[in-house]
Formats: sequence, C-alpha cells, structure tokens
Amino acid sequence: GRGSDSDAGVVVDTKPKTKRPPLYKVLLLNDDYTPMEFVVHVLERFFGMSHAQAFEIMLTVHKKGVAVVGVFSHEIAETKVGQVMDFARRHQHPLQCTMEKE
Ligand code: NFA
Repeated sequence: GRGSDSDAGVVVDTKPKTKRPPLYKVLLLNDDYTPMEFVVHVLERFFGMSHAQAFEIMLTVHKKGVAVVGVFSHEIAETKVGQVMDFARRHQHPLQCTMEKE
C-alpha cells in the first residue's frame, strides 16, 4: 500500500481461475471367487452398462486385475462404491470396489 513496500511483489489476479470439482475413478478389482455372472449383473445394475459392455469389462477385470468402470463426482462415486460393496456382501461374494481421484 501507499507509504510502505511491505506489499512489493504480491501478485494480484494472475489467471482467472474457474474451479472444476475433482473427478473420481471407480475401480473394480478381480478376485478368485466372485462368479463372473455376478460381476456382469453388478455392472448392468449399478453402472447402466449393456450386457455386452458389462461382459467385456468383467473380462478385463478378470484378466488384468482391475478396471475403471466409471468416472464420477465424489458424491456419486461414493454412492456407487457403497452400493456395489453392500450388494456383494449381501450375496457373500468378496468383490471389491474402490475409488480414486482422477
Ligand atoms: N475371477 C473371477 C472368477 O474367475 C471373476 C471376476 C471377474 C471376479 C471380475 C471379480 C471381478 N470367477
């Protein structure tokens, strides 16, 4: 301010910053016990995939160990993970679903 150099070098309004909320990848993990048909059903039911799409992603998880099944806001990703984990537990399958910041 006037009469002082204490604010020398303070940068004001560098770039106009538009704040996009972070996105989260929802991941499905392979295991040795969950039936393939159950995984296909999960992908159809909670991620709106066609049967063919769901089968393809299930096979990717089976062969590679993990796959991204969708990208969502933090709240929607948490809901999806919770729905899949509850559904798997209720059916006594060890299927694991997690999320990570993109
Ligand atoms: N690997 C499981 C099986 O052979 C199938 C599976 C696929 C499980 C994708 C979890 C995720 N029955």
